[in-house]
Amino acid sequence: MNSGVRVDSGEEVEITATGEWYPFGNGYGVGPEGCTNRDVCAQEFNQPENVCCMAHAGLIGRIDDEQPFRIGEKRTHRNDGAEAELYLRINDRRLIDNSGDIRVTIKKLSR
Ligand SMILES: [Ca+2]
Repeated sequence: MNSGVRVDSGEEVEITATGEWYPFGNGYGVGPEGCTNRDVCAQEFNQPENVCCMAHAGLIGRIDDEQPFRIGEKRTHRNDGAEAELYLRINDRRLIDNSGDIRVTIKKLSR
């Protein structure tokens, strides 16, 4: 989803997230770091259900059409591209069985 926050070129944003969501439709909840329990989820990031770069159902971000990046519970990200919108999503391609919510705070760091 569009965070509604525009990030200037060269600007750094600190993104923090808390909460729990349910990516499997079975009541099993995970936080913004995603499903890090090896008994439940393979820790292979390049699996078909994942968009990218971290455990399944973790919080990821993307600026404009650039490469998505890991956020998890906390991440500072510098926009090396042009000024653009920050997008957030769950690292999960099957969204129809998802529920729950997390709270994300986006803080612009002074340059
Ligand atoms: Ca799902």
